[in-house]
Amino acid sequence: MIRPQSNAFRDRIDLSGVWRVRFDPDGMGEVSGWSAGIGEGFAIAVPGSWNEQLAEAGFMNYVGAAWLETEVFVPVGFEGRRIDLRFGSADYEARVWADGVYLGSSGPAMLPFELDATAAALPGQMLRIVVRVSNELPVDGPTQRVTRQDYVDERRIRDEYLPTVRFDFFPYGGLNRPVHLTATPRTRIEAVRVTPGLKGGQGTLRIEADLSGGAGLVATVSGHGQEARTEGVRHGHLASLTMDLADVRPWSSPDPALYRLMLDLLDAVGGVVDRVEMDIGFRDIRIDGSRLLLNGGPVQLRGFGKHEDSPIRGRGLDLPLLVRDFQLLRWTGANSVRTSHYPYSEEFLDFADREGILVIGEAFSINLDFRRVTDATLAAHKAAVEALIHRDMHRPSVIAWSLANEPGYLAEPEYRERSGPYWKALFDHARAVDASRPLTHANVGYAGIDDPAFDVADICSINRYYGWYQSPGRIEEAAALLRADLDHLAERGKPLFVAEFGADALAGQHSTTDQLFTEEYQADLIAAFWGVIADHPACIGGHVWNFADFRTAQHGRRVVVNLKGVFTRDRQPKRAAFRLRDLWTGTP
Ligand code: BDP
Repeated sequence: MIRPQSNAFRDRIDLSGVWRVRFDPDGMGEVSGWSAGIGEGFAIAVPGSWNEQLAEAGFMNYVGAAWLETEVFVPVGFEGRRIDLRFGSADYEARVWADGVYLGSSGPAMLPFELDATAAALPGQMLRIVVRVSNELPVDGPTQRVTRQDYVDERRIRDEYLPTVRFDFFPYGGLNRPVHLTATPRTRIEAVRVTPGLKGGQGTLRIEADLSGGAGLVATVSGHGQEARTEGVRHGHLASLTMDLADVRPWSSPDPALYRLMLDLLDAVGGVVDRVEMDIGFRDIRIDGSRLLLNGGPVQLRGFGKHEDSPIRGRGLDLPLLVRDFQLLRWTGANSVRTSHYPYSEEFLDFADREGILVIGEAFSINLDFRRVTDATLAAHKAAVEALIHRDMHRPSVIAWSLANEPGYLAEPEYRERSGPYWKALFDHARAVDASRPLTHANVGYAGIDDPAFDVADICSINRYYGWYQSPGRIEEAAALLRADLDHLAERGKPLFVAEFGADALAGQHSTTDQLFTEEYQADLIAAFWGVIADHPACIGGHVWNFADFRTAQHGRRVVVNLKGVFTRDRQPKRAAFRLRDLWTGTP
C-alpha cells in the first residue's frame, strides 16, 4: 500500500472535516440499511475520537459499533483511473461502503488500509461514504478483549476499568487519522519495500516493488547536491533494485539529513506511467555486544514513552500538538521515543524523520494473557508486526521494533510454560520481514527477569516502577532494585534498555519530604533512575513514562488521567521536565 500523494500521476482528496455519526449499540445498523446512509446522526470531526467530542450526548465511555458518514465529490479528472479510499487507521476495526456498495474491511488495528472504490465512485458525481467503526477489540488479537466477567473469573474485581480494558489508556473510538479518496493509474506501483542503509560512508538502498503492470522501474535518489538513478530488474509483478551512493550525508539525531526517493514505473517504450515519492535517510543501526551503534558510534537513548492523546480530540491527529510535542522533546534534550503502545500516525513519523528523533516502533500488543493465546493470536500478531514494518521500514528515524508491551502481566504460569515458542515464531517472522533493525519487547516484572522473550530479543527492555507501585516513597531502595535487575540481565551480554520508569505527579502538588504524587518526588525518582541508567555499562538508555499525562479508562488508581507525564495533558511542564532538561542538555 502506498501512502496517498499528489504528483503528475496521483491525486488525493483529504476527507478531514465534519462527518456524521450514528451509534449502534444494538447492532441494528446493517439490517436497517445504514450502509447506504445513516439517516439521522451527530456531527463529528474526523480525524477525532467520538468520546470527548460527544461526551454530553452519552458516548464518553461508548464501546461498540458506530456508523460514520461523509460525502465527497469525485472529480471529473478521476475518470479512467483507479479510485481508492485510504484510511490512516480505524480504532479498532472498520467496514466500508461507498454509495451502498460494500468495499471491504480494515486490516491490523492502528494501521492504514486501502479499499478499491473504482466501481462505486463515478467521476463528476457525489459519493456517499459510510464506515462502520468498532472500538471493541477482537478476542484473538495481539491485544485481547476482556469482559467484566473476566475480572470476576480471575478474582481481580479490583482491576475493573470503565470502559472494560486491560490496558492503562483510553480505548478511544472513531477515525483518528486522515481519510483520503485517491486516484492512481490503473497500471501502478502497488506497494514498495525500501531498505536504506549506510556502509563505510556509502549509502545503500534495496527496493522491492509490487507492480500491477508496466515494464521497467527506475529509482532516483536526490538531495544534498547529489542525484543517482538506477533501473530495477523485473520478475513478473515484482521489481527489485539495489543502489549505492558514494559519500552520502548520514542521517543522525543531530543531523537528520533526508534524501528524496522517486520511483517511476515505465511502459514498454520508456514513458513514465506512475510515480511514487518518499523521504529516506541513510544510517546504520547495529548492536555490538551490549552497545547500540548508530553510524558506528555508541548511542544513548534518552526520551519518553508517549501516547496519542489530547483533550477533546482523544487519539485524533492534531498537527499543532505534534509541532509542540517535537519542540518539547527537543527542549528537554530527548533524542528518542517509543510509540507506546501501538503504531503512531504517519504524520508523527514524518516529524521524527525530519527532527532526528529516534523511534522504537511498537506493535499494538498489550498485556498478552497466555491462558487465552491461540494459533489465531499468533497469526494476528505476526500480521500486525508485518504491516507495521511494511508501513515504516523506509524511515531512518525508526531504529528498532518492539513487538509487545508487558506480556505475562497477570503472572499466569502459562506465560512461562507456553510463551517461548510463541516469541521464537514471532521474532523470527519479524526478522524475515526486516533484518536491518534490532527487535525488543517491554518486560514487566510479573513476567520475570528471566522472561522467555529475552532469549530471542536483541535488546532486553524492562519497564520498572520501583519507587512507585513497589517500594513507594523509597527512592534509594528503588534505585538499588533497578541496578540489581540490570546487573542480573547484563549476564546475557545484550544491550539493556529501561523502557518505562516514573511516578505520578499532580501539577502544583509539593512537599519538602519524599511524598508520592508531588512534583518533587517525581523529579527526584526520575533523576535517581537516570543516574543508574547512565552509569550502567550494559544499559543503552531509558525512557521516562510518560511524556505527558494521558486519559485512561476509569479506575480508582487514576485521576481521570495517568499523572506520570512530565508535562500535563495540555503540555505545561512539571518540575521533572526541568530536571530532565538539566540532565539531558547539561544546561541547568
Ligand atoms: C506500565 C504500562 C503502561 C502504564 C504504566 C503505569 O506499560 O501502559 O501506563 O505501567 O502504570 O505497566 O503508569
